[in-house]
Amino acid sequence: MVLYDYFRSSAAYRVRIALNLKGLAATHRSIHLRKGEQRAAVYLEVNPQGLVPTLVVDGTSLTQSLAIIEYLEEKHPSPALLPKDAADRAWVRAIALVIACDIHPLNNLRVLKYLDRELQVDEPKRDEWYRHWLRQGFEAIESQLAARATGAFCFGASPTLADICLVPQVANAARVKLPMEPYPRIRAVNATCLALPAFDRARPEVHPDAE
Ligand SMILES: N[C@@H](CCC(=O)N[C@@H](CS)C(=O)NCC(=O)O)C(=O)O
Repeated sequence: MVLYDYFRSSAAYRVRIALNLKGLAATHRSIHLRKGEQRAAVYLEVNPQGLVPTLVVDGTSLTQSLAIIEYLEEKHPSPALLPKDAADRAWVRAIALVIACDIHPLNNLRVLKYLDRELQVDEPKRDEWYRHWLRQGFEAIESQLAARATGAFCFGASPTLADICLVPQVANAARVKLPMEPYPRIRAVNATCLALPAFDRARPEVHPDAE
């Protein structure tokens, strides 16, 4: 397998965690987002959206981090990243989707660049935009965890897709200095996860391309 990623991409960070949890190895190929390598013709052949991550398996390109993780889950079911019960699975996926569909797309590099270049929104206002959507999402997740979480992770006693999405989003929140005091449950889950080697080894700071 070949993983096209970028150290600071939180979507790629999700896939790095999932690969580590499953004990799977992938050759790493760097796509430098700040240098615009995601829009190079050669990469668009691999991923027509011009986004990372892409996981190439036996010559087939898999795109979209959640689709990639669900593929890994189906092909390598152990350890499971989704609970057995259908309602529990829906709950775990819902947490993941708050992040992947409702927070992350609003704060993606191309959106921030559009705010900057097309709409002339300055950096402090862009950071406030970023924090605004993070706050909305984290408030919801904090309430969801309060209502339902029973263990040290988002769900139960082992990491799931929800934790895989949450930890990279908390890393993004730190980059824009979002105060985390209002989210004690998110902070606790984040600390629990980062104590595991699979999460720790996927961090942007220890990525071979970290700057
Ligand atoms: N929904 C996609 C999002 C992928 C995505 O937006 N990746 C970002 C990095 S986290 C990216 O490649 N951004 C490049 C850009 O905005 O130009 C996924 O989950 O894989």
